[in-house]
Amino acid sequence: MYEVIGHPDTRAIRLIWMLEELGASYSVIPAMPQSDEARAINASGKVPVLRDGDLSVPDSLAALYYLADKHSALVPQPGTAARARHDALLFMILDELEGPLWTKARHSFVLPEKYRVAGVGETAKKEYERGLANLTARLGGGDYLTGPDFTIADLLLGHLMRWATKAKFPEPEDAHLKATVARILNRPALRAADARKGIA
Ligand SMILES: N[C@@H](CCC(=O)N[C@@H](CS)C(=O)NCC(=O)O)C(=O)O
Repeated sequence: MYEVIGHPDTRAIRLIWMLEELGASYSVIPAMPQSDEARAINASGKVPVLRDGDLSVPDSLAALYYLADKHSALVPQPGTAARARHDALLFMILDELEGPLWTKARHSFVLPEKYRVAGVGETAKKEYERGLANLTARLGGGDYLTGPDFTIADLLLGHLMRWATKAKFPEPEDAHLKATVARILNRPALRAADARKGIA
């Protein structure tokens, strides 16, 4: 049985969603960032951390890849052109969409007030808009980002689209991207993951 350490309102929801997609059994320790519980398992105090027996995997993406590889699911096989294309897209999403969202969050409520820089949120929003345009330009015509199958790149995008709504960053305008995002957010596994935090 897997264990997710991290409150579902944090990036921990990515792991909970993934575990629901896999139909794996798991428990959640809803530790808040920088809590004693979080620091006990990750010196940086960041969440989430995935535990699998004696193994602890900090970082949501490292944990998603670990689970995907272990279950041979939700990523193309390593060493294939499909995997390279998938990973290139995923890291672009991480860089160009999560980066600006995290910058805004850090300068809105994560950093101590004296380190926050006013106006950074607007710059981050512009960078995010450019990221959305770059993603739109790279889309194929499939139901999901890399073709007919749902992958962890879709899961990451789905999480970021909900985060963007909360951060009041713009919605995608492109019809195909909008439809792809709607399809991702309609996954039953996401509803099941949300039910774990009592919001669905
Ligand atoms: N790249 C890491 C980022 C983890 C992270 O920053 N998590 C936030 C909560 S969503 C956190 O713990 N922040 C506390 C901090 O930055 O000190 C991941 O994807 O897991």
